[in-house]
Amino acid sequence: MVGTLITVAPTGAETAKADCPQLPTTLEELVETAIACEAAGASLIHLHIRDADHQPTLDHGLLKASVEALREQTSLVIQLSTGGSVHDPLEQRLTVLEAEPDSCSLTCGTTNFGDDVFLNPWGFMNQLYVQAQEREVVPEFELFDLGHVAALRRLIDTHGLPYGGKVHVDFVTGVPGGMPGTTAALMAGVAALPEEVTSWSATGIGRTHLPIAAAALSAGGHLRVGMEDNLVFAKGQPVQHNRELVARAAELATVMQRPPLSTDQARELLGIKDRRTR
Ligand code: KMH
Ligand code: ZN
Repeated sequence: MVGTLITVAPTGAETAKADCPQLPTTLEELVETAIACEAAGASLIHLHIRDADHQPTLDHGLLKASVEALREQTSLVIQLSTGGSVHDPLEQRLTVLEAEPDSCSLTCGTTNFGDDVFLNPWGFMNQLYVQAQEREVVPEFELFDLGHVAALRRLIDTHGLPYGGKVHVDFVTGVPGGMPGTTAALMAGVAALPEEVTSWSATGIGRTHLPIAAAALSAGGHLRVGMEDNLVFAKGQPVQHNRELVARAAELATVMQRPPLSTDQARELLGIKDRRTR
């Protein structure tokens, strides 16, 4: 497939609404964001949700309502974060699958995460892998470090292929504590990928956002952009809306002769079960 999968990660769990009022945190804002980003070229949304106080939450009712609203109003592939925030207990992170997303993130190892630790023990990864297989949810393997690539090899050897038979990974680079957001680090990760991997994307945190997007495109990778990862569009110019980051990614991809994939093409690429309601 010659096009580009563009994932939007609009919110994340780290940025406070008070510090960034344009961060989409309410369901209404998320739906508006999702519609705008789909129109701009995104085909997958990586979703973290917030409660009424704009705090990160894994509340089942809110997750379910978000999945349903996005499914009714967009055709996007809906991926729920199972990473949550660094403060979420592992048991609760497993319950995310009960909201019946199309896809879920699955981070392939513990990583230092700024001043915190993002915990992903081997046992948790295995439980999440198997439960996603059972629920016919396609995992996206989040790789923050080279060791995570080796852990993915071990997961596939232990449990076979994920639901859908495809293996899609996303390199999350530039996290303080993980692999740097450099072309060299990204290419080292790509070179180490298991042969079962059918597609990969990359994102760079903060100022590594744009260089990593360019590196990924030039190497045949796909793109993840969004305010979860980057709040600055250009020097002195804060991101006002996730649509801006998606539109720029779509433009870059089109210039590179790899225009954005449709949501149908994204489902095919990733082996997603079609749960669309519209
Ligand atoms: N918020 C980070 C601690 C994921 O969504 O799976 C974890 C994260 C990864 O964002
Ligand atoms: Zn996330």
